[in-house]
This record gives sequence, structure tokens and C-alpha cells, in this order.
Amino acid sequence: MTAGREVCPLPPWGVSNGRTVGSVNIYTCGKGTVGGGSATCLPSKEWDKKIDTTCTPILAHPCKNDSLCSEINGYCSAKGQCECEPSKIYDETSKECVVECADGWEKFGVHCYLFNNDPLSWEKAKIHCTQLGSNLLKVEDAPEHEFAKAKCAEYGTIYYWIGARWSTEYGEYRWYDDTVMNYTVWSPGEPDIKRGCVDMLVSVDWAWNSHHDCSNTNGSSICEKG
Ligand SMILES: [Ca+2]
Repeated sequence: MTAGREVCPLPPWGVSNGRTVGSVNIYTCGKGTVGGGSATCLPSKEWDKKIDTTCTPILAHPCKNDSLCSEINGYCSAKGQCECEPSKIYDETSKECVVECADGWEKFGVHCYLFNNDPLSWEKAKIHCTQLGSNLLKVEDAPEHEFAKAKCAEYGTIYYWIGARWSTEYGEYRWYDDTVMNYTVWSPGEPDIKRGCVDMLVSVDWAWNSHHDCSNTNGSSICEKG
């Protein structure tokens, strides 16, 4: 799309006709309440009363509503355009800015994952991930766990450290950044009294196991970026 007007088809109108990064022309046509009850303009657009079938860019304030750029997971540049941060690229499929996965990293959704088979303790793996601009894996839902399982099997060692560990402060297992573990896949009997750091373990179909020694037991680990 280029700058200027984009015309919605006449009712019944299509939705999500498309968007462009690097310009203000993030745009949709759809049913709504603006413009005679027949169309909705995104925050960067205003209803063109003269034509009455068109949302036109609000060029004077292209990023005035933050939701315009956050919708694509981007930011408002000095030029007043929604753009992706330098470490990210615009993904046509998900219609948002996503991290670009470096060689050796696996992509899943908008994140990149490194399955590192160099033996490291949980503590060292945590630091190693940070040095790579990432963190130990935080598993937030079933699809992410299934992805990790499949990759663990593919990369093939017996366990992989993930980013959970016992928090003395909170008296429960938490993620490395102290966020609550809303989704867990503990293996039967876990977590047990051997409070420590968490790994995904092959013998229990990659369910989660708590290992008491976070500092001296060296194994594989998973980093997550983005
Ligand atoms: Ca995650």
C-alpha cells in the first residue's frame, strides 16, 4: 500500500485487508460504528466524511495512539512511522515484528530457541543464555511445551535445563524472573522435597523434574529469545 486513501469495498465489507510496516498505512476495513455505522478506522486513520467509504491516515499524528504500533509489536519511529526494532523483522504471516532467529536457533511463534548440548550447570546455563541476549526457557503454554519436547527428542540428550527453580523468597517454584508458573508439566511425584532447578527429562516423556543441584550438575539447556 502507498500513502493516501484506501477504499473499503461496499458493505458487507471485508476485514483485515492488510497493513504495511514502515508507513502509516496499517489499515483495516470492517463493520463498526464510525462513518455512518459502516466502518471502523484504526487509530492512525480517521473517517473521511467527504467520501464516506474511506479511512484516511491522520498524517499529522501518525503514531499518536500507541496501539497503532503495538499492534504490530513495533514502535513509533522519529519519522512518525510504525517500525520494527533493529533486532526484529516484520513477519507477513503473523503480521507483526518478530525476532530474527540466528543460525542454530529454532523458531517457534515469535520466539527463537537454542537447544544447547554443551554441559552446563543450571546457574551457568542461565548466565550463558543471558550472554546470548536470551533467557532460559520459560514454558508458557501447551504448544510451547510440545515444541520443546519435539526438539529435545530431536537434539537428543537425556535432560534439558529450563528456566524454573525453587524460590526461597516465595516458597514455591518460580520462573527465573520470579514470575508465577501458571503452566507446568511436572512429572509424577514432582516437584519433590529435593528443591532445586528444573529440567525436562527424557525418561518421563520430557515432563519436568526438579534437581537439587543447580551449581554442579552439568547438562544440556534451552535458551529462549524474544
Ligand atoms: Ca516462552
